[in-house]
Amino acid sequence: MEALKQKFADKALSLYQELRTISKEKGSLKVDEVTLQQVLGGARGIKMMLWETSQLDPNKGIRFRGYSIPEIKEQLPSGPQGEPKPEGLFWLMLTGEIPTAEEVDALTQEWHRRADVPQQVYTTLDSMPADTHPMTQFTIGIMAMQSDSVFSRRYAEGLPKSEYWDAVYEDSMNLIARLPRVAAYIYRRAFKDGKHIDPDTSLDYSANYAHLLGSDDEDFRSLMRLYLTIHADHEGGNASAHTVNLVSSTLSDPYLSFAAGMNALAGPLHGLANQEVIKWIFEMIDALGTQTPTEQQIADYVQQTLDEGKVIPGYGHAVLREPDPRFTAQRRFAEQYIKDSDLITTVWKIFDVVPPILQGLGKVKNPWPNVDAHSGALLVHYGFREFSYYTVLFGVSRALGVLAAGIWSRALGMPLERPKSVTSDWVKAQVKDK
Ligand code: NMX
Ligand code: MLT
Repeated sequence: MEALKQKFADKALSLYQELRTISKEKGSLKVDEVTLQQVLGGARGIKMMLWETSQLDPNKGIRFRGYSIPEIKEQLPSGPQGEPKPEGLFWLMLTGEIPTAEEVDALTQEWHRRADVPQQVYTTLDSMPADTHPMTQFTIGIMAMQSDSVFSRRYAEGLPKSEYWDAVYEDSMNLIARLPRVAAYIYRRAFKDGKHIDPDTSLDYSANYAHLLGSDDEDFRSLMRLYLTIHADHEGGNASAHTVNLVSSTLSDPYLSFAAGMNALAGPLHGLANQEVIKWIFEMIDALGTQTPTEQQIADYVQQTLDEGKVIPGYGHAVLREPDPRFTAQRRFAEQYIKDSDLITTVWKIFDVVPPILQGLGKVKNPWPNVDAHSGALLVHYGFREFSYYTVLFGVSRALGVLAAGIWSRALGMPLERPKSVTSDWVKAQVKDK
């Protein structure tokens, strides 16, 4: 058995026993109360699922197995310029332990070994118009691999529940390994006349993905390492992760459940916001007729967007109440690697201008930037100007978190997810005479 799989198995089995005992002996303990506002307001804050891989603090931001982004940057094995390798984060999310550089290298090789994409995926993608939105191509590409699912095959053969996690692990590793090839194929067919590039298995996961997209620039490789690490997981309640969790709880295999999650990521209030942000910034630059807008010009444009009844993309969050540490990590990256970019300076000016305006509306709970407020400007800097592709990059990264969490869910024997819904009559009955 692979070292990672063995390590996971050892940890998961004992946690499974522990949680079963807790549920049996203390299962009736009350841990939450639900208000009508939560029922009518998108279930914010209701504790209703187990998610081992990360935890989101409204003020401090994401913690991967307890580690903040600066700690991850410092402690995970990194590329030559010091940015963390997402392979290490995947290891951490599955085991709770920081891997050694050798363990990360072995995982890189394992993913290269599993990375061959069945021909039917390329044939299926080629049958679609090249201008189909890249996120649509992405989910179709994932679905085209589903017939390869180890879990589905073994389930049909009578797989016992105690071995579900093993088959889900195999599917998840295969899927993660193949995603850069599928995602890069979509990019090259959509934007580079279908001129595809062969993988370079001497590179790590992120650098190889950058290479497949068409860049061997060392700084861009570093950006990809950081990007694929910080977008990987944001606890379990976000729309894409929750979708994966819900769908996989029916014992749909990782291909089916991950594709479902990517359809959630494709919405403009979620992952598609990275496309919306950069589109909005360039529309502003066009409308103002300058690459270097002043704060006053930006403020006026923000007001105009709000007056048109639209949201300011890249700002606000359902959970966070401070600037997103993933925004800050990208800002630090830009400070270190990029000198004199008007576009990046504009992103930072927007950061100075937008929060007080949103605060002034009196209804926005979080006026600060989220992860999507910065990523597009970095990609444009390195020559990736195809905005509609940006959410695919987010999706490749998100696979690491949601699939690691999915392995945990099956190992811990999590049941079918099925919360309660209510009708408006029920709601009115609750408030009658209160
Ligand atoms: N611009 C304008 N209005 C906003 C914004 C914003 N950026 N954020 C929140 N509001 C409004 C929101 O539309 C709502 O208005 P109304 O009551 O008229 O419907 C009000 O403020 C209260 O919303 P909140 O409770 O603060 O936010 P909620 O938790 O409902 O939604 C988001 C969170 C992220 C959906 C929301 O902030 C938003 O639409 N942001 C812009 C889109 C975005 O950047 N999404 C990416 C999130 C991160 N990701 O990658 O997934
Ligand atoms: C995410 O990374 O999933 C987003 O920030 C949305 C969220 O956490 O709700």
